[in-house]
Amino acid sequence: MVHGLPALGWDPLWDGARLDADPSLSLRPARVTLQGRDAWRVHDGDVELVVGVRGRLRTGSTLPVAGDWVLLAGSSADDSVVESVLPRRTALVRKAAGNRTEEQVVAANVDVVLVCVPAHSVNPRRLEREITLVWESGARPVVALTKSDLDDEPAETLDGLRAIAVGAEVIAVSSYDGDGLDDVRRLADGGATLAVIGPSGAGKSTLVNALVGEHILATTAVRDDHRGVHTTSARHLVPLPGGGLVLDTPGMREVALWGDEESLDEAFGDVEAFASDCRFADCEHRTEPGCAVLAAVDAGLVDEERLASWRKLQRELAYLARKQDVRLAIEERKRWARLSKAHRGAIRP
Ligand SMILES: Nc1nc2c(ncn2[C@@H]2O[C@H](COP(=O)(O)OP(=O)(O)OP(=O)(O)O)[C@@H](O)[C@H]2O)c(=O)[nH]1
Ligand SMILES: [Mg+2]
Ligand SMILES: [Zn+2]
Repeated sequence: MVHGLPALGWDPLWDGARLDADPSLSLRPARVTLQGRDAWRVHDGDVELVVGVRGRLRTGSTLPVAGDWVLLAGSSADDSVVESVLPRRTALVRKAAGNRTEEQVVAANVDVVLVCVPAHSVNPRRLEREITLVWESGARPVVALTKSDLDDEPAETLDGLRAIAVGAEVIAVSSYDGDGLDDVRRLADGGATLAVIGPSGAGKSTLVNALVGEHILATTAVRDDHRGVHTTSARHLVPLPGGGLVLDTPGMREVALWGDEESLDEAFGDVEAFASDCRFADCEHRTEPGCAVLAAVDAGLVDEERLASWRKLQRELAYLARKQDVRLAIEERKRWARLSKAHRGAIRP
């Protein structure tokens, strides 16, 4: 179905990036379609093949992820190996699950992220986190009310979502009756890459199957308590019949932020707009006199819960920044310990 690199999202700007990484043009470009633990599935515009990566790429965030453009060495499918990863234009990054203070790149070079909110369980606070994550990635967020066929008052729900996802387009989609599918296809116009995120059971894989027109991804019914069962376990990039590509992702259990406060300003642009009128530049919008945000809450212009959520996410990012500082300090200490040990070894035969 895919013919040539442009069908995979390659454009002239990538030619420049390729030339920088490989001036002699001895390596060939390919796009990562599926990321495994030790193997990667890539498409070179001609065929899809399974490849390994050079050992030096196996550290931290340089490991290729779905959506990455890589350069392959080797001429045949059997001896191809990823030699380098081209610099990412966008990267969807979250904090790794659990207590680790590490980033996890979920997907690369995505142009639009469709944030799915299932009609059977709309969770505004989760949506705020997801939108913040998308702004941070450099991609454009679009919110999809999925399973809209289950909603008796979709127009009302959409209004509610618009108030939370300020600045993002909001659409209603049903894979069952086909509602909104064209709106989603339009997002991939011009060969763009679309990623689909959202809670487990939101209907992400069903939507991707509907877009592709084939049942290529597994889906599972949600449990009675409306919680998904985490059917999808890998990130899979698939080309769409009408051009463009779509990346299905597993439902995230926790949406842990990774980023700085600037992405919050974008996600909470409505609250931020009032903050510029506060009397004090460092106003924390708690009890300060002349606080324009609190005045806006009083006037019913800003939802009190939304203000609370904004504060909470700010605290979370500040906490993350402190934890990162501690982690860096520990690593630096370890590095010095290693260096001085090596040094002692060198002078003491
Ligand atoms: N009513 C209705 N049900 C849907 C729709 N789309 C999907 N479903 C159902 O919702 C359930 C979950 O769908 P999936 O596509 O597996 O959900 P998912 O978001 O991929 O879930 P994970 O892979 O676990 O993250 C399945 O039973 C689907 O049949 C829809 O548009 N309307
Ligand atoms: Mg799925
Ligand atoms: Zn204030």
